[in-house]
Amino acid sequence: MKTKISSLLGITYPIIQGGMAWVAEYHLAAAVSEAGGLGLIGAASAPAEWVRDQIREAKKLTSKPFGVNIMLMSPYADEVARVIVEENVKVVTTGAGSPERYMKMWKEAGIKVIPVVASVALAKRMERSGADALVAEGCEAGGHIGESTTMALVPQVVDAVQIPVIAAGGIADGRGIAAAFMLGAQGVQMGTHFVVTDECQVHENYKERIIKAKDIDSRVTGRTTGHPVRALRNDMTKQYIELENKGAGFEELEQLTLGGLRRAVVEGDMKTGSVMAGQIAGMVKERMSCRALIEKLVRETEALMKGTKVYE
Ligand code: TUI
Repeated sequence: MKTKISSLLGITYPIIQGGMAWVAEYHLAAAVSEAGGLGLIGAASAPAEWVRDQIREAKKLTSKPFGVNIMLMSPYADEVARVIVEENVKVVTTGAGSPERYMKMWKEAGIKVIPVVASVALAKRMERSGADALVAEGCEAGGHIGESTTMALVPQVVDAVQIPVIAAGGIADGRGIAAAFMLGAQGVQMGTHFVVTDECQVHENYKERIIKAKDIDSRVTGRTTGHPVRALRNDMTKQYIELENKGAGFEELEQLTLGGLRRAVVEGDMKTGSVMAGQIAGMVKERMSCRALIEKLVRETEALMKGTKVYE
C-alpha cells in the first residue's frame, strides 16, 4: 500500500495515528510506528520538557520515524516548536491554528511539516508557506473541528493544492481508507480507533465508552463560542448545550470543560469529563494491538482496491 505519503515519511503504510491531546503519548506513538504506520505524540497544552521526555521515551521503543503534533493554541507552542528541532523529530503535524511562524525553522531543520486543515483557504496558505503535505480533517472527527465533512472537504483540498493530502475524520476501517483514496487522498489519519488499542494508556472507562457508543452518540459543544469540539454525549455535553441554547457567555461555558479532557482520560470520569471521539465511535467494537489494527486495515483496504490503479 505504497503512496507518495509513505515514501515521503519513510513508513510502510500511509496510516497516521492522530496526535490526540492527553491520549497520544509515547507508548501509542511508538507502537503505531513499529507496526508500519506513523505514530504521533500529541503535545496538546503540555510543557515543552514533557514533550522532550516523551520524544526520548518513544525513541527507546522504536527506531522508525514518528512525529509530534503541536496544538497551536497551547501556551507552550513556541517552546515545543523548538524542542521538536532540538530532539531531531522527523515529522510535525499542527492543529487548531496556522503554523506559519515556525515553518522556516522547521524546514531549515529538514523536518517534514504536515498542518491539519479544515478549509481550502488554510490549505492553500499552508502550501504557499512550504508545507510538505496536509491533513484535511472533516467534522466527523473528534475534538476541535471545522465546518466541512470529510466527503466534501478532501476533494476540494485535493483540487486546490499540489502537495499530498491525507484524509481524516470518520475513518475507522478499510472501507473508509478506500473511500479516502477515491477522494484523492494519499493516506489517512485516524484517531478514535487507536484510542481502544492495547498500547493506548487512557483510562479503561474511556475505552469502554467508545466500544459502547452508538452512531448518534457524539455531540458538538462550543459552536457559539467559535471553538466547536466533538465529544461523546454525557452530563457535561448536555449541560453545555443547554447553557449555549440559553445564550450563556464564554466564561460560564469554559468552566464546564476546564480540565475535562484530563478528567476523562486520566480519571475515567465519563460523566463530567470531555470524552472526545469521532462519529465513527459507533463502528469501533473490537480491541486489539496497534499492529493487529494496522494489519486489519491494510488487508481490508487492499481487498477493496484490487483492480484499481489509485495507488502505486
Ligand atoms: O486540532 C484538532 N483537534 C483537536 S485540538 C484539541 S485540544 C483542545 N481541547 C479543548 C478545546 C479545544 C482544543 C482537541 N482536538 N484538529 C485539527 C484541526 N484544526 N481541526 C480544525 C482545525 C483548525 C481550525 C481553525 C485549524 C485552523 C483554524 O484556523 C486557523 C486560521 O488561522 O485560519
